[in-house]
Amino acid sequence: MAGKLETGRLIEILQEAKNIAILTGAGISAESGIPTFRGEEGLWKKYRPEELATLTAFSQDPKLVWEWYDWRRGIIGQKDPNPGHKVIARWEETFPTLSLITQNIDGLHQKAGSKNIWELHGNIWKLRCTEEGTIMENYDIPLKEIPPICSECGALLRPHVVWYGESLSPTILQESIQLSSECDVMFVVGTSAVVQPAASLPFEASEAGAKIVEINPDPTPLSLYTDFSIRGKSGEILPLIDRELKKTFKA
Ligand code: BJW
Repeated sequence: MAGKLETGRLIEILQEAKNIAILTGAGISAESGIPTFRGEEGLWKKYRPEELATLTAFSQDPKLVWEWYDWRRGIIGQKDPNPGHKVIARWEETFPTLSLITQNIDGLHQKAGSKNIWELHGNIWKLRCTEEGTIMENYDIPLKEIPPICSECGALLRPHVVWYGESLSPTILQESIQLSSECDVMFVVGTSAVVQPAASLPFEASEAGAKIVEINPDPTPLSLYTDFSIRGKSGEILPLIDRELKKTFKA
C-alpha cells in the first residue's frame, strides 16, 4: 500500500513550504510498541479513563492511579523511537521551520532527536507537586514509592499530564494555535482527532490557508476536511515521503 503512494503533488507543495507543523497522537508510537488509547488494542478497552485519567480518580485513589502510570512508564521506558519519529526529527534540518505539536506524553519524539516540541498533554517522565506546582523529572522504573511524595513539602506528587476536564497549559495551547495558523502545511499523524482542543488545531491551520496531510491507517472525523488523507502506518508512510523529498531536496 505505502509503496504505491502518489506523492508527486505533495512533494511539490513541500518544496514551496516555509513553515511546517506536525500534530502527532498515540498512533505514531504504536509501531514502537506503545498501546494507543482507542481502537481494538487501545488502553481504554481495558481501563475506563474516568476511573484513572481524571483528577477525581486521583483524589479518590492516588495509589491506584499511580500504579497505572507506573505500569505504563515500565512499558514506555523499554521502547525506542520508530522510523516515523526519526523522520520527523530529521525534518527539523530539512525544512526552514518545523514545529512539532504532540498529544503524546511518552517522550519518544525527544528520544528521536526532535527539539521544537510543544507537548499539549504533558510528559509521563515529569511529576508535579500537588501543593506547590513544582515540576521535576523522574525516570525511576518502578517508582521508589507509590504514591510518590514531594521531598520539599511532603505533599502528594501527581503525573505532569493533562487529564480529562483539565485545562491545557495556556502558553503551550496559545503557541500551538499560533503555529497552526502560521504554517503552510500541517501533517496530522496517528491521532483519532476526537480529543479537544488538540482536534481543532488542523481546522485553525486549514482556515488560515494551510494544506492538511493526514497519515493514519483508519479514517477519522478530520479525514473529510484534509487535502491529503494517506491511509497507512506512519512508520512506513513518513519514510516514504522522506525518500521522495530527498530525490528533490538537498536534504
Ligand atoms: C496509527 C497507527 C500507526 C494506529 N500509524 N497511526 C464534549 C464535547 C467536546 C469536548 C468535550 C466534551 N466533553 C469533554 C470535553 C473535553 C475533553 C474532550 O475533548 N473529550 C472528547 C473525548 C469528547 N477534553 C478535555 O477534557 C481537555 N481539556 C479541556 O478541554 O479543558 C476545557 C474543558 C473541560 C471540560 C469540559 C469542556 C472543556 C483535556 C484533554 C486531555 C486528554 N488527556 C489524555 C490523557 C493524557 C494522560 C495519559 O496518557 O494518561 O490524552 S486522553 C488521551 O486522548 C490522551 C491522548 O493524548 C488523547 C488523544 O488520543 P490520540 O493521541 O488521538 O490517540 P487515540 O488512541 O485516540 O488514536 C490513535 C490513532 O492512531 C487512531 O486513529 C489509529 O487509527 C491511529 N494509528 N496505529 C499511524 N501505526
